Amino acid sequence: MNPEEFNTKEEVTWCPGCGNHSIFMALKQALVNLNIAPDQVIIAYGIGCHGHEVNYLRTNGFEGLHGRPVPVAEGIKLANNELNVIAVSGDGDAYGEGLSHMINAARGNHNVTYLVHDNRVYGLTTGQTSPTSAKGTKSKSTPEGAIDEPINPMAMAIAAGATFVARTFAGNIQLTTELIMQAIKHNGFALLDILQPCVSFNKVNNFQWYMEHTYKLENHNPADKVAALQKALEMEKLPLGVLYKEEKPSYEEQVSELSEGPLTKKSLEVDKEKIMEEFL
Ligand SMILES: Cc1ncc(C[n+]2csc(CCOP(=O)(O)OP(=O)(O)O)c2C)c(N)n1
Ligand code: SF4
Repeated sequence: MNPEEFNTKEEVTWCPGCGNHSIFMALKQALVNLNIAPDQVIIAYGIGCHGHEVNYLRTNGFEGLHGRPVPVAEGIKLANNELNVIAVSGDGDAYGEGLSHMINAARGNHNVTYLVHDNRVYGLTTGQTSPTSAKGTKSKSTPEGAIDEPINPMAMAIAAGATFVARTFAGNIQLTTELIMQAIKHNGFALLDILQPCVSFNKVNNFQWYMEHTYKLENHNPADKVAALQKALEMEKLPLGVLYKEEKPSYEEQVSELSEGPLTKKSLEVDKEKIMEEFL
């Protein structure tokens, strides 16, 4: 397959210059590189500009409630653990409305790839501050500047027990493709925070800003949790790459019912008499 074969016929309506375009390209390329056909992957989307991807990407897809792509993805993976299951979210969706889902998915090590389009604003609703907005950010919802400190998704995911924690910048399509591939291949909960310019509503964290405030991780041991946390706490320049990685059985591998194959392949026939015996 080639990436174009993953396009639907829908017109892409993201603003010209939006980071969503490059994340979309990287995701398609990653699926092609991994030889994953459209029917072998399902993506649960949150609500926001990122979620419009459900209309543009020709895979199985489910757009649910704001902040809820992770529990949808967990349910799908439990029902059919042969599928590659991805959840796509925005920073508002993931770290605002949906934060507790990420923490619980991480501690359970659910085998879900979590791609967060992090543009530091609520994009679709025209630029209110989000949990990753810098303190002092002025927006329609914070005209005098945000009082809250921004959340640290990398440190939070590591502390919650996520077994793959990485960050990339949408402007670097090659790195983003590579990290999406690694996240999909990882057996367990994989968070990839994708720094993404929102050209319409975030005039500070633009392409240039990210070029100046990020660097690619080198000589870092992702198996070292303390070193990973130290990297996650770096704020002046944000490290890009795999901060933390650990091999551990996934949630689904520990569910005994799934050892014989996916639930979707099980017969729906039930032995009613055997079930009734339990009540006698
Ligand atoms: C529970 C709930 N709260 C608020 C909304 C309104 N709403 C829809 S999209 C959105 C912003 C999404 O922002 P983000 O998740 O950062 O995604 P982006 O649009 O930036 O990709 C909001 C607040 C909603 N649909 N449901
Ligand atoms: S509003 Fe921002 S995030 Fe949404 S499509 Fe436009 S540039 Fe992208």
